[in-house]
Amino acid sequence: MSLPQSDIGLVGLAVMGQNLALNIADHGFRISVYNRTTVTMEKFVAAHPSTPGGLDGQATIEGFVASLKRPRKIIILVKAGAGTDAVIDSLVPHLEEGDIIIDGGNALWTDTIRREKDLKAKGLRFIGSGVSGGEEGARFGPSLMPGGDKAAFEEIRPIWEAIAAKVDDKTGKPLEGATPGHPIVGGVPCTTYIGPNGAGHYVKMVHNGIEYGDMQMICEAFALMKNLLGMSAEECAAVFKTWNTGVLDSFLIEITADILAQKDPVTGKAFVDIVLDTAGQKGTGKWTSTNALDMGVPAPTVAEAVFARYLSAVKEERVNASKLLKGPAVSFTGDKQAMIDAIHDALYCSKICAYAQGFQLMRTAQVDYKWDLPFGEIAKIFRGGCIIRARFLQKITEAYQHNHDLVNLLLDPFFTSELDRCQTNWRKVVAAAATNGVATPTFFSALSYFDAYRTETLPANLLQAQRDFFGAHTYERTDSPRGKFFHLDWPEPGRPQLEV
Ligand code: 2AM
Repeated sequence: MSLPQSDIGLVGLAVMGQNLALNIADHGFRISVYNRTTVTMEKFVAAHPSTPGGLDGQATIEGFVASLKRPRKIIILVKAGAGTDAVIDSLVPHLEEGDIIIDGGNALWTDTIRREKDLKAKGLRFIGSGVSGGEEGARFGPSLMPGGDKAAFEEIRPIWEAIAAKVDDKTGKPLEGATPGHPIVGGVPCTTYIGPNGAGHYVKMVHNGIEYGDMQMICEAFALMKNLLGMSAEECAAVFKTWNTGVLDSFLIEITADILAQKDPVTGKAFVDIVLDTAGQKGTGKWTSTNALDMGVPAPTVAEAVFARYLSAVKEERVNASKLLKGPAVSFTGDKQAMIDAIHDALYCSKICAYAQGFQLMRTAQVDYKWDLPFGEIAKIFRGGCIIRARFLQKITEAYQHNHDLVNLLLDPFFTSELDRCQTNWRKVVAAAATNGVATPTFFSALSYFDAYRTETLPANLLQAQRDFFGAHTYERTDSPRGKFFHLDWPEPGRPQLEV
């Protein structure tokens, strides 16, 4: 008797792959699994003998492909890059026209565009789906950002909607409490069709860039509480816990409160104080920043967050510099609670700017790549499952519901008024950080972005004149229509023409 065929297959049984497979099986879908190293697959299947949908472990690619219902749907969850291409190459000879490959890794969106095109030429359909939420998200509900062939997505939509995180549509709050074998029932799934070819992976990349910003900003708030206000990790934890009940309510603020309250099991000290201050990264923040530079989109705050990680990584250099480079003595004499409230507002305003920059990137990319990105829906699917899930995203959804063509999030009436309400505190914090020498690069960057963006006349007039002076790069005039270029016949250096 032959076994029933599986609804879907998955290649790559590292933690993310295992958890996503279990999530799919928990929703009653039968799933075939394959891994390059067979013993990993065997152990995994043996450890989960009775899932609602059933796991079918396959030791060969041939057997794996043969075990799937047609059109076959195969998720690849391997290390992004060469690994993904290797798995695709091994699958293709066994597939048939109309079969669907879904890459759930953190692929570079241009790779996804290339793969979609190559596979289309072979009659195969390709979906590049962002999967956010880490191991926990993959297991009990990630935020899923699928891009690629629309008809192919319609075929995987029931599975994608079933396994995605769920939120309460009225409050926007994630529905929690799933356990193995007992997934969340009901709620609005955190997935939507993002757009053709690489759109899903592009949005996932920008999500990660925003995540870099969010994390760095929280760290800067912590640095100010610690170094300016002299607060202990435990005291900071209590502040973050309170913040998590207001406009900053989010997964990252919540885990920050937990992390700061955590004691080191070895020494009993605050755990954060025994963690070495050098940050790692996997590259998606860098991709976001590089892409911003390539497209000419101002996203300085996201880039600053990446640079902050680089600066943290040169630990030995910093230790040496800390002995040689003097800064001001830290002195804080004002109202401590008022400064804590101001730090809250600085974090909030900076966060608004980072999100504004992220959405600007998507807005520009969609023109370059001929996508029509659903911004409101994108903010919606970020509300649950993913690392940047936050109450605040509901407001971004509303902003794009009011105006799909919103030029910049800062110009939405809600965000305009929030920035107006909180900017005095933001400035107070940045000024205090500067005066006391506490490095808060994303707070500074976001404030400069905000101030530059709201400035009618920037000193770029002088810059353009400089360019015209030394390179005859021409300039536009304030008293002439845009697009008309002039060049001044500059006098010799040192001899400006004082009279005309
Ligand atoms: P492995 O267990 O055989 O190493 C994360 O690295 C996952 O991707 C693992 O399941 C790993 O398989 C798989 N993987 C990495 N590179 C691969 C490749 N070139 N071909 C197939 N699977 C790969």
